[in-house]
Amino acid sequence: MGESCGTMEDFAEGTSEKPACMSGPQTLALNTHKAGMEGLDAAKINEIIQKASEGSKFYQHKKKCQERLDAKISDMNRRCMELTQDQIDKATLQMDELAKELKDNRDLSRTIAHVDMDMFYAAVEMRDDPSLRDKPMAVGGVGMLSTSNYAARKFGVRAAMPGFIGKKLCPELVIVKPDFTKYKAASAQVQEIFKEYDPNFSQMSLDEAYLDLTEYLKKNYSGPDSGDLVYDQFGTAAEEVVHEMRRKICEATRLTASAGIAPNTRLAKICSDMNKPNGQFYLPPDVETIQEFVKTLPIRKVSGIGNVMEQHLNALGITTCEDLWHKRGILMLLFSETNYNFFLDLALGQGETILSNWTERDRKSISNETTFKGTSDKNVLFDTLDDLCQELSDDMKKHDIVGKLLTLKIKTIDFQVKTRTSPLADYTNCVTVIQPKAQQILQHEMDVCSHKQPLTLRLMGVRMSTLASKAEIGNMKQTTLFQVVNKLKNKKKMSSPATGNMHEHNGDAEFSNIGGSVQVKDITVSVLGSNANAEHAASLSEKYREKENIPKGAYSCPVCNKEVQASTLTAFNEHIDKCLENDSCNIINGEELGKNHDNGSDRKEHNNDSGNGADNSDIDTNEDGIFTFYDYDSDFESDFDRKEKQENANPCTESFGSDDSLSCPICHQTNFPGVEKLTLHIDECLDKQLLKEESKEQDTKSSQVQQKRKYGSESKGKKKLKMC
Ligand code: DCP
Ligand code: MG
Repeated sequence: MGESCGTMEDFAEGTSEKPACMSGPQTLALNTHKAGMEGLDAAKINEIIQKASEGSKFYQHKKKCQERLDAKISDMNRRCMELTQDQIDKATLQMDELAKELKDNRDLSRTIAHVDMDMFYAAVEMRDDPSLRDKPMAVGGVGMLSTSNYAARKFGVRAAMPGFIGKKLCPELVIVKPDFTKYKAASAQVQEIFKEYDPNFSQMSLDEAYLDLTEYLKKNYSGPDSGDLVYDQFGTAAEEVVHEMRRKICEATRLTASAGIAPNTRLAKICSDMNKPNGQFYLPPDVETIQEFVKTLPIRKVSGIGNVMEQHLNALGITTCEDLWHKRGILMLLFSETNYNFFLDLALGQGETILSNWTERDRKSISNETTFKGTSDKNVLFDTLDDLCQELSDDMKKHDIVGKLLTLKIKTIDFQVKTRTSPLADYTNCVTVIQPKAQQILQHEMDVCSHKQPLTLRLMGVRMSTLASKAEIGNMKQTTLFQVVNKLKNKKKMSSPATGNMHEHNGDAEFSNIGGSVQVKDITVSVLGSNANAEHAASLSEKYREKENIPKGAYSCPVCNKEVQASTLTAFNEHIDKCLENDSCNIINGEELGKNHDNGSDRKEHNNDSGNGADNSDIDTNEDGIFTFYDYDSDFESDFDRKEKQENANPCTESFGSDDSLSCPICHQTNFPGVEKLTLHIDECLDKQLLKEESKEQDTKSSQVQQKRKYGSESKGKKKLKMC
């Protein structure tokens, strides 16, 4: 790569290079970066798409999205024009330092394979119905297509396209309804084969997985004496192994798979698309070859760069990964740290090399979603929701993870996407907990809507975030507010038998009929009171976080997927608000930055493309303060990334909420530096309270004795409490 660092001239050149787009919103434009869509007449197809959708709500929505996106891009351009050459040069030097560090630490020792089934759903349907084999066909419905076969792709028909547009592009298109049971069965067969090569393979969705073949190769292909493979042999061996694996897949399922082999996951994923369908591509672990490979790589081929990010980068004259390198200084100045680090990674062909680094451990959320014909039928909506919850629960169990922040995503018939988030009382993957909570959220949404018109949806999704592995949860044992309350309750039982009752309900704890002690009541109201306001609900959640020893701020933001330092849900909501308003953050997420391993490829989890300005988001906390509600625009492509099994860490540059707001529910002292300190304080406070009560009992006795007793009980009390 050249050492050009990007100049104002480059930029000017870039802006004038803005790609020609359809006359309508470019967010509607066909993404031809999909296997089987090479060489299409994109302009013609885009014209058909525009005509087919013009006047529709979908079109209006996309138009608005594009307008907002254009405004953001103009703003970025303006900021760019204000940069001085000196600033750009300095930033370029800083990027060079970062690049040096990355290069020095480059790990080329692993052999990673990314295996992706070809036109998966469509291939299963074609396998089972030979009459479909020679026809352009797609799986999905009139509302949305999940995938299409290669014959249909030649017409521009692809996944995440409304079926009615697919029909306009290809009137003979046969649309088949999806049958997930069949897809799951095929996926299970494929996974059995993966196990032979890497028992710790990372399944990203039904149709794709990463495997680290390094150990398998060492074990099966090393010379008897050397123990190490000669480089050339190693490469050949890797190709042979993957070839064999694909053959086995085909024999077992009668379906074809494609694969990429490279020294890291990002490159392996890109490579798996190179020779689709039924092909593979090997990128050797050699720096020069890698640099050569990324040089001409269109940015859009990279998982993590979608329509919105592409438009931003195109506006800066960036179309290939090499351009990212040339403009690295400008990128550093215009984009967030997470973004420019991502760009640098791409420019250098870097990526994750250890699957376990980003599998369960870094997973931020797990979700699924489904698109259907717009309906307001409550039974249909609730049934669909139940299925989604069941599937989510199954998935979580499969990965042995539990979570405690549930998000419902809905898309209305006029393409407004809204999400509503609610914390669960405890970590769970249990459908009997997830379902009622999701139903409650949906019901709430229906109620809110009912005074206008019935809630009519075309998409629903459920997501669990704030995840932990089941094993981790099992190991967590620490004194918590919850335990403190329990402790007090036990103490009160000891000192005053008729104090109160505690009910366990759905894993949550509720106190009722608590009498006798003002302090106990206070705690009840502060922590769990039935008329709990937002802060109370927040402290409820806080309590459980503490209970599970989850670091404070363990909320996962459903927009940016970052761990949020929020002491209360109100603070958490504020974060989401900011997140939605924050351009770069939204772009990152909308474009699944770093989701090289999120299996979402070109699908987005959230498309906060141009529509997440404050004007468009709607944050609302209900009376329990436990729901976060906002809407944002969706892209033409799938937004929630129903395939998502893996998410990236998008470290938040901001920290939200502070423990300053933590207050003791007993003495109401505030400004604790952290929940741990608060817990300790509450412990002491409870001790003192108990002592006071014990002292009061003694008040009825003689004052002389009382003084003694008070002193005595204080020390005695403390000892007693230590023993509790
Ligand atoms: N899928 C979906 N919605 C999308 C994209 C995909 O439901 N927006 C489903 C249908 C696909 C499957 O996931 O068959 C796998 O997705 P891929 O992106 O791997 O697409 P295909 O396997 O269909 O095609 P390819 O041959 O390009 O891999
Ligand atoms: Mg596939």
